[in-house]
Amino acid sequence: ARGQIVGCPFSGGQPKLGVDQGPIHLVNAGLIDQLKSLGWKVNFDGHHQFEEVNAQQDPPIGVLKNPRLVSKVCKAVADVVGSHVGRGELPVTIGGDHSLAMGTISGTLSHHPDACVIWIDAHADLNTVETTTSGNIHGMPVSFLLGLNKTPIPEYAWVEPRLTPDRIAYIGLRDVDAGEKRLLKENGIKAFSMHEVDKYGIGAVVEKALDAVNPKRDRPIHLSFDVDALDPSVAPSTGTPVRGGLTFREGHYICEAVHETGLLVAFDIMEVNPSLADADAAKATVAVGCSLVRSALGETLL
Ligand code: DIR
Ligand code: MN
Ligand code: MN
Ligand code: MN
Repeated sequence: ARGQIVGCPFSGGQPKLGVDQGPIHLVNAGLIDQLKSLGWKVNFDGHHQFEEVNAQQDPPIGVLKNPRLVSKVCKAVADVVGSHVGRGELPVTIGGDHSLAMGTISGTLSHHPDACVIWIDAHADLNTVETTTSGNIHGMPVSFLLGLNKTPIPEYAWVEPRLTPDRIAYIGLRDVDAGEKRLLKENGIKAFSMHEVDKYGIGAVVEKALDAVNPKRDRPIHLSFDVDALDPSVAPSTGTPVRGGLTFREGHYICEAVHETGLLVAFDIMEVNPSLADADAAKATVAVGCSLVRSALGETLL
């Protein structure tokens, strides 16, 4: 099988510097050789060089920060991911902040309009133009993919709202804004917070999530993994850590179980920020990022 590393050194969807270094650290930690050892033919043509958008030419639109930059970058990522998915190559997009998933999932849906999304995160990233209080677009990509924004923004007109609420499920949530809670309910989106992980166990939760978005197990799966879904003791180097997260094994189990479906067509690992926390913590976070990717691509314990 063939895979493509899509390195996205991008931080414009949130305010903390350093998350753009995440992909560089993941590649330098040996990710590509690790995936080759699993039997994948892996291609990597270097990290993406994104077009510069001058900050002066990118004032907020409403409260949205860096709106033109985020849009341009995500459009470029959508085209790249879409072209790989179209060739039957598995794109592994390494971020960078999670606004990038607006691009990666748009790319997947351009070739598999029936694909479903499993979103692993402490946060729902579902804020709309109307509900966001931070204006950070990494807290918003899902609302664009679902077409939930009531105020059209011309800069984002390229995002086709091809995702439907019955084709996305969340696992790991524990820091969801009031407006996002309302949107989850109104749209009947399946969300397994840490409460459900505690109650049912990770095995049952993954099964329930797949049953919800992929009842016949015939839809291609896009797995988007925000490393802050993991407990901060496991993945400390990330911009918005929230205590009470997934254990090391719970995170890996999700990736293993999705791999076992044989339906994975695209994978994202996002929000690794090696500049936050000390060097040992950064190293551990990068290592766990690499091992999550390996699990999603078929590494087994036996
Ligand atoms: C918050 C935080 N819900 C926001 N979101 C984060 O800014 O919209 N997403 N941290 O990863
Ligand atoms: Mn194509
Ligand atoms: Mn998050
Ligand atoms: Mn996220």
